[in-house]
Amino acid sequence: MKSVDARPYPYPFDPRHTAAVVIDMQRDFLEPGGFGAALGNDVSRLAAIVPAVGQLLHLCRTHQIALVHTREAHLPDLSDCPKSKRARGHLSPGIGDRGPLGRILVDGEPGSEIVPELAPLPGEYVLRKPGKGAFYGTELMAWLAARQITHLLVAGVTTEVCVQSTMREANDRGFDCLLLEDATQSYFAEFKEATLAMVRAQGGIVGWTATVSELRRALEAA
Ligand code: TIU
Repeated sequence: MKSVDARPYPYPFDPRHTAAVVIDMQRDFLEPGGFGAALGNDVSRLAAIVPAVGQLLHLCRTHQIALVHTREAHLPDLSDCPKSKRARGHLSPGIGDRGPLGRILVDGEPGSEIVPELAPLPGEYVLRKPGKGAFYGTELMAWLAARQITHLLVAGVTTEVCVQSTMREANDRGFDCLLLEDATQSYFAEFKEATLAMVRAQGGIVGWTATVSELRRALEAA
């Protein structure tokens, strides 16, 4: 067993029953011309966490922790995209429309790919998801159960949207989740801080938070 010096109190975990879930580190959210930009956001904030997420990937690969990379992307015929999601925000271009990174939030298009610095390695699980939470409409629960995973290390973008939705889905399914503070980011600084605070409030009502360095210290401790 390992223990991270986390907030609101130490986070004990067994690396053999732990997976890291890296949420939506895609060009559509991190680069100009994708979905994040179509929503009116300054996407440059998100690229700043690429090195920290890279350190998390390296730690997991070194310590044989299972890795899941998610991508928010719809089927090319948009049959898995609710009309409400496509209509929201009256975007032009919106989901499924052609933009500088290809069709926005559509599988197989350049914008839907994970940024090259964080490319999954062969054998790592890459999960396409139609919603904000990674459990909705996916095989994630079955995949984790088959590997007897009980603990999740969560990172990626954006903190209050896909990351928080996924943590709440996981929490209700019985997983103990640790959110990596410096390996997640939002387009809104105050939303990130509020999410970290609400996750760990009330005795860790949704889970724990810690930095990648704190996780490393736990993994490297004898
Ligand atoms: N808009 C926003 O902040 N996020 C998303 O739409 N998706 C994810 O968070 N991945």
